[in-house]
Amino acid sequence: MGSIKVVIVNHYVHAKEVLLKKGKIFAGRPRTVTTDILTRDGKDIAFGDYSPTWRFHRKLVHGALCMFGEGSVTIEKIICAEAQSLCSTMFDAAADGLSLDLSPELTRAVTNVICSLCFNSTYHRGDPEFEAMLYYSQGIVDTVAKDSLVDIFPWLQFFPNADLRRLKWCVFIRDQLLQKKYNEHKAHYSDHVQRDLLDALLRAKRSAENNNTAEISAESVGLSDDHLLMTVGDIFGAGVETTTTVLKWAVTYLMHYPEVQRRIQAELDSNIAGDRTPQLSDRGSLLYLEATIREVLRIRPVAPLLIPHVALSDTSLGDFTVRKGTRVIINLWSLHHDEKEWKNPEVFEPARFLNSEGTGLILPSPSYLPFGAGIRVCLGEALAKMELFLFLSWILQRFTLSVPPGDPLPSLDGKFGVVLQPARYKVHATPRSGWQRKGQAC
Ligand code: HEM
Ligand code: PLO
Repeated sequence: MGSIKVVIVNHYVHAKEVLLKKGKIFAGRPRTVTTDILTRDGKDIAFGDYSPTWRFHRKLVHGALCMFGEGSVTIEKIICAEAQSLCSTMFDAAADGLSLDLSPELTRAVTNVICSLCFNSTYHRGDPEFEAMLYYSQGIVDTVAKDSLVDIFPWLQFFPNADLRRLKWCVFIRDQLLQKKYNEHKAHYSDHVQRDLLDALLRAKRSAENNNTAEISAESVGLSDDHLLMTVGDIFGAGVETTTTVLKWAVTYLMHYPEVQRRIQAELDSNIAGDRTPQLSDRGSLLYLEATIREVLRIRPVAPLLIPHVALSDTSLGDFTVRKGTRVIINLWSLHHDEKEWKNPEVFEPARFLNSEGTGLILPSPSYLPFGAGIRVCLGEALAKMELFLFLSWILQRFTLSVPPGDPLPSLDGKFGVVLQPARYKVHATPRSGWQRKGQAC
């Protein structure tokens, strides 16, 4: 591509060689015009090149996320509170006989979860800061890191370019928002309480500053203000756009396949008695729902080309020699739609992830890597899986989703940006029998 050597990997054996067997050799990331604008020249985790600073930040965030991790009551409570509020909005729309564009509602629910983890705050409906976030985030998703021409021919950045102008403007708005959160946190920081991820990052910075020696300064281990802001910007951005996108795809497919919806609802009704709400400990018994989530992640992977990897030294891949600096793009779309690995890959069939008796979850093919793998594997996998399970189980326990009368079924094509997003459409959410009254009560 232009003057850059690029290898595209289309088979899982080679993908696993890149990500797992030679994970450390292929752990680099390319510097590109658009990601440099987004991340102040790679001072983040996702687009930052492999370096001691990158390792340090990944470990720091991993530790902070584990604090809220699986089994912890807090994260489950946060997600359930958002699920409750989302369902209330859906009940209100149903009571007024309205169809709803679920996109902003799902985004706000998911944003509030990650906002609680990153900044210990949440947004109300119509909050102007939330509206600004919706606007800038879409602008970034549309213009960053999608192998646009300017990332292949960097000299194009010196010519007028509407996409680059839009990206810079959106990044400017995002940075103002991040800076505001950062200043508020600095002002109220205490060594004794850790409220959220930003506090965890500030604590690491303080402790590096206190141990400041000639060789180890906060700057040299990558704890500059820029690094902290870009790291929290990554988690916030990834936390919102990915999970929301999967939820939207799940709703899209459930509208196309009402029989799948009915089977999930039957499973919910038989495993969750009365008006008890679903919780994380139900994951072991709601296998068909888990299988549906796996199938959504297969058929419409959020990041169909992952994020490009780079060879950090001369190496090989399969029978080929690969030179240092070569970009490697893992074509996850190919892996997930490989006809030799998946029967009728274009058909949405959650049951392919269940054993023949329907009593256990299986992975029918090794050609499945929705979160990547190895040293660059997704940092938010556990959190995302909790959110997907809780939001979908709460919604489907209470509502049946369908196309508003007279509307066509939503498109399954998707719009390719840094994530693969479904088109917008309206949903008719009909309260299930017995849930109308309870929903209004909450
Ligand atoms: C990276 C998928 C949710 C944070 C990635 C990658 C994929 C992915 C495919 C790239 C791996 C690679 O380049 O090899 C997903 C999916 C999600 C999801 C399908 C939702 C269902 C999240 C959430 C967070 C997050 C909720 C944050 C809390 C990150 C970060 C990276 C990443 C920071 C960069 C890792 C690195 O480069 O070292 N994710 N992700 N993701 N994800 Fe996720
Ligand atoms: C989404 C728009 C935000 O405004 C900024 C942002 C930060 C991190 C990115 C995310 C965007 C898109 C999805 C990415 C994530 C890092 C990891 C994740 C690329 C651009 C995936 C799926 O790989």
